[in-house]
Amino acid sequence: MADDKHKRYTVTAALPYTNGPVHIGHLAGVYVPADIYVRYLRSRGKDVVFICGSDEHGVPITLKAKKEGVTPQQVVDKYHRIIGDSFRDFGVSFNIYHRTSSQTHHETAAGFFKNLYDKGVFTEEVTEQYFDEKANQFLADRYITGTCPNCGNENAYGDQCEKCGTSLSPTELINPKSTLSGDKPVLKATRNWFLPLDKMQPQVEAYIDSHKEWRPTVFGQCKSWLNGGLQARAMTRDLDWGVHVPVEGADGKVLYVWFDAPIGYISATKDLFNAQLSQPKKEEYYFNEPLKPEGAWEDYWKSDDTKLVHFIGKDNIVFHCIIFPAMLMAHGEYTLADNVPANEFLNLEGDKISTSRNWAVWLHEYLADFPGKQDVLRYVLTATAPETKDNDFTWKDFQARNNNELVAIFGNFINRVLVLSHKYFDGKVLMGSAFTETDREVLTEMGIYPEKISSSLEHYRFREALGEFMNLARLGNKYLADMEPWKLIKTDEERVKTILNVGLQISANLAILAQPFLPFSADRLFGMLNLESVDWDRAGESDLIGVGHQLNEASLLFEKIEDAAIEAQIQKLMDTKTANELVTAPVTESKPDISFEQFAEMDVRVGTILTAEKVAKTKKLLKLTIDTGIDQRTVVSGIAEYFDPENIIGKQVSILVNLAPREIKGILSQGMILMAENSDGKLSFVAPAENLANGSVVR
Ligand code: B3M
Ligand code: ZN
Repeated sequence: MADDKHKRYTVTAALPYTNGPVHIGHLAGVYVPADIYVRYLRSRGKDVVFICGSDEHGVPITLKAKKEGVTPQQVVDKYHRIIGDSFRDFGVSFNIYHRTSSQTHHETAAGFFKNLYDKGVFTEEVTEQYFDEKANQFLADRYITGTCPNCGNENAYGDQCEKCGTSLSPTELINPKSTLSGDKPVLKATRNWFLPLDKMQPQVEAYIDSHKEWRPTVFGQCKSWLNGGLQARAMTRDLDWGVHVPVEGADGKVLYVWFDAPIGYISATKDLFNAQLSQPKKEEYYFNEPLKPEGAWEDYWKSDDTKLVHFIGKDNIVFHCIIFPAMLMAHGEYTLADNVPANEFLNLEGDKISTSRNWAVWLHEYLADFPGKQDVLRYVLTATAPETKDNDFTWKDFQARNNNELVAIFGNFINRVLVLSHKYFDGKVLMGSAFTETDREVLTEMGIYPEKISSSLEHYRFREALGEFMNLARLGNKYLADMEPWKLIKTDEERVKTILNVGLQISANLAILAQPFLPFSADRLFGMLNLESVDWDRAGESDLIGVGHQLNEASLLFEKIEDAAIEAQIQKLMDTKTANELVTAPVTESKPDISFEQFAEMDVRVGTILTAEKVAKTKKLLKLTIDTGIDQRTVVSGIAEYFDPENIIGKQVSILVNLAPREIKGILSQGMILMAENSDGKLSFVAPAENLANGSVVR
C-alpha cells in the first residue's frame, strides 16, 4: 500500500519513567507494537526514525530516590541502563534510546518553553498550592495522596486516581496528606506559568475532529476531555528536579514533567542526527543509525510530508493528543501527530500490573528464566495485545500459544520442510515435475498474505496482522500434511522435489513476513534458508529461492515449554502475593503497658498434644489432652477450622497453665494454648523452635 502523502516517518514510543525496570505491560502496550510498525516500514524501504528514551524527571523519580536514600540522578542512571538493556535485548529497534537528563534535552526543552514565553503564550498566575510546613517545600501532585472524589479510592494521587483513571488536581482530593511528612498540607501562594488550553480549545478540537480514523478508545477519550471543557494547566512546578524554568523570577521552579517529556522526542531526534558527526555519547543507545547531515532532524519534525506517530499506553492519551499538540500549535513550526495508536492495559493473571506491588513479569527476569525466547514473548504479547480493551496475560496461555501455535504450526512447518530437504536432497533446492493445480492454488493464496498483513499493520491492527501471518504458516502446514511427501518419496521422487520447492518458497515468504513480529526467528530462518534478508516488497513471490540453491543446516525455531517452567512462574507470582499480604496486613493496635509482675503472673509451659477430637455440634472447637509436664489435662481450643485433629497429635505447644478453669460446651477446659493469628484469622501454634521437655517454662 503506497502512502504517497508521506516521505518519511517519525515514530515515537512513550518515554518510560526511570523509576523501575520495564515489564510485559510496557512491552505489550507500547514497545512491541511500535517496533512491529517500524520494522515493517523499514522492510518496505521507508525513511523512518524510531525514537525513545528515558523520562528522567517527574516526581515518581524523586519519590523513589527518597525511598532508596540516594539522589534522583543515581536512580535514573541505574534504571536508564536496565531499561535500555531490556529494550535492546528484546530487539526493540529504536534508532536512539535517549534520556531527558541529557544536556541536549535540557537545552531543547528550555528553549521550547522560552519560545512560547516570548510569544506571550503563557498566562502567569499566582495560585495557592499545597505546601508541607514540616518539609518546608511545595508539594508536587504526586507528593499528595487522598481520597478520590470520583470513586472513593483512599490512595489517589494529586494528579490522578489510578483506580478509576480520573485525572485530578490536588485540591480536589478529600483528606489530602503529604507523603513527605504525613501531615495535612497547607495552601500557600506561588506563581506559575499556565498553558491556556481553555482558549486553545477550538484549535485542539478541530485537530481531534480531523482524526475520526483514530482508534475509538483514543478518539473517545479525547472527545470526553474536550466535552468537559479544557482548562489552563500549569507548565511549571515548584520542585528542584527537572529542567529549570529559563525566565527571570523562576528560581526553584522546573518545567512540568509533561511539558518536558514529549519534547524529549525532539531532543532525541536532534542527538540522533547530530551524533553522527560528533562522537556518540556513551550513556545513550544508538541502533540502526541513519546517516544524515546534521540539522536533518528538522525534516522529521517540521515538514508536512513527515508522518508522526506516537505509540503510548492509554494513561498517556491526553498528554499526547491534547496537551503536546497544543504546545506544538503554540510554537507553530511543528507537525502534529497523524495517529496515536494507544493501547489499553495488560493485566497479569487477572490482576492489574503494579510496580509497587511487584505484580509484574519483569523483562530482565523473563530473559534470565527463558534465555533466547524473546520472540515467544513478543508473539504472545502481540497475539493478546490490548488493542481494543484491557487484556489478561496468563502463564498457561503463554505456554499454550508457544506449544500449540509457534511450535506446532510455524516451527513444525519450517522444520519439516528443511529436514526433508536435507534428508532427501542434501539440502539442495530442486524442481521436479511441473506444478499441479493444488500447488498453483497454494502459491496464489500465499501471494495474498503480504497485502493483507500490510493493510492490517498500516491500520495499527497488529493482532490481526499476526493472525494472518500464522494463517500463512497454517496454509503451509496443511499443504505438507495433504501432500505427504514422506510417503511419496518411495514412489515419486520428482513430485517430492516440487512439493519441497513449494514448501521452501512458503518458508522464504514466512521469513520476510516474520521480520516485524519475530525478528530473531526471522533472522534464524533466513540463515537456515541461506538467504540474505529480503525486503517486504518481494513477499508473495514464488521464486524467492532458485533451483540449485544450497540450504544451511536446520535447527528448531521454537521449543516446547514444559509444565515445570510454567509452574515455577506461577509459583513466583504466588510468592509475591503472599509477601504482599504480609506487608499490607493491618496490624492490630498495641495494648497499654503492664508491669513485669503482671507478666510474671502467667505460668506458660511447653506441652505436647496427646489426643485431639472435634467437640460435637461445634464448628470451631477441638478437645485436646495435653501433657504439661505437671500433669495431663483437658483443654478446649477454638482451632478446629484450621487444624485436623489427626494432624496435630504429638505437636508441642505453649500452654497457659494457670488460667482459671472454665466450662465450655459441658467440658472443663484447664488452660489455654497460645496461638498466633494474622489479620485474616490464619492461626499458627506458638511453640519452641525445637522440642523441649514438657513443663519447660516460657517467659
Ligand atoms: N513517562 C509516563 C509513563 O511512563 C511517561 C511517558 C512520557 S512520554 C512523553 O507512563
Ligand atoms: Zn478514583
